[in-house]
Amino acid sequence: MFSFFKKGLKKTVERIEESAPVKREKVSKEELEDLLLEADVAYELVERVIDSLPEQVTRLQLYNTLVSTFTYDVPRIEPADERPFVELIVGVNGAGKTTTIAKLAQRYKNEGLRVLLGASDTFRAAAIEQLKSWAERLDVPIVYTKQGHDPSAVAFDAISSAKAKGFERVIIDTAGRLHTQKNLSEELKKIVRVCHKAYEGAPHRKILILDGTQGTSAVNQAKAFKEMIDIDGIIITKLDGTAKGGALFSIADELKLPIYYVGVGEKAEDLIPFDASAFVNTILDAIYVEQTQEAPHGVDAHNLTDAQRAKLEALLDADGFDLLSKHFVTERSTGETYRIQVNTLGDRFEILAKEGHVLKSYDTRLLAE
Ligand SMILES: Nc1nc2c(ncn2[C@@H]2O[C@H](COP(=O)(O)OP(=O)(O)O)[C@@H](O)[C@H]2O)c(=O)[nH]1
Ligand SMILES: [Mg+2]
Repeated sequence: MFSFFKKGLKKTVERIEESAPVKREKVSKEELEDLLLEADVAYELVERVIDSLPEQVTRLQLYNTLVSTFTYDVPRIEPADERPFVELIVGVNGAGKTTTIAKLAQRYKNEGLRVLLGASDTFRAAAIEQLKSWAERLDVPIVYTKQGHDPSAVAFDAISSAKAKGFERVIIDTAGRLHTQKNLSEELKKIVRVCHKAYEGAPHRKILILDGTQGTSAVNQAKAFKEMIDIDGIIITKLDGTAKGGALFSIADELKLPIYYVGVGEKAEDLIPFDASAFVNTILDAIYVEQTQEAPHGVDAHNLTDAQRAKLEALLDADGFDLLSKHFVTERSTGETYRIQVNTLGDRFEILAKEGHVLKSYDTRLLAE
């Protein structure tokens, strides 16, 4: 897993290493600011991160702050037992939609699932041909039509066909640009409606493809698509081709959408599940010496083991709180819900009052096994 991220983040890591050739145990705030900006983390986010840290920052302190950028309470849709589970792929031209569809198809095929593709980018003939040639190479069936024909009809036929054959997955390509933004918006909405007509609940996952080489400017694009249709998550492509890997922090921070995968090359196998911890550690490896200790007392507050979580629940229970999810607790006597979070140093869990002050806190050492 780790080495996959190394490959994808090679250029970003090189950029950081050029700016700070010597790895250390502590790095000053000023220097960190430069390094994060260098990696294309957006300015506001860099300021926020820096503000929360001491003058000299250790690896663990930075890890905790950065990893929390990817922690937000949104539903993450995982492929379910739907037959078929339908995914709609959207994004601007050239973002990597068609290539990513091929990569997803390859993944599902490897898992022994039957996949069918729908070529609903009917705007350009080349787009249909491109998906057809991937379908041939991967040996998966495809539903397509002539250029200019109704993309919704293709989606309908693809889903109907997969349903009739008992296929597990349908992936639908779409056009990234039409004559106007309004046309695109209406077309995407229509495809969504028609998918639902073909199979209630479809499309089950609407994925936005963002071009990683565009850095933080991809955020505005994403917002435009979010306004057109409800996006369920994103895949960021071409991470291998950019030194702007830090943009992922800003993308996550601004959009608060699950990042399902990242693309790290042009081949069908160059798609890896996004793992926030591995991603952050790969970037930290460029700045800091190897982590000597996993976390204080072996407790990684962001990734508790089952036993550690049980201990936390027992502590909360004793104080009259129930753990609702990773980020929320309910106070039993009042029924109030509060946020629970890991502090910057990663050594305490804090229950926050609505006004933001700390109601209760627990030392992570108490969870050590
Ligand atoms: N290096 C690299 N190139 C990619 C990646 N994903 C897509 N591409 C390339 O980006 C270009 C546009 O991709 P395409 O799938 O046609 O984009 P679409 O217009 O959104 O369908 C193609 O040349 C792809 O090979 C990736 O993860 N890494
Ligand atoms: Mg395409």
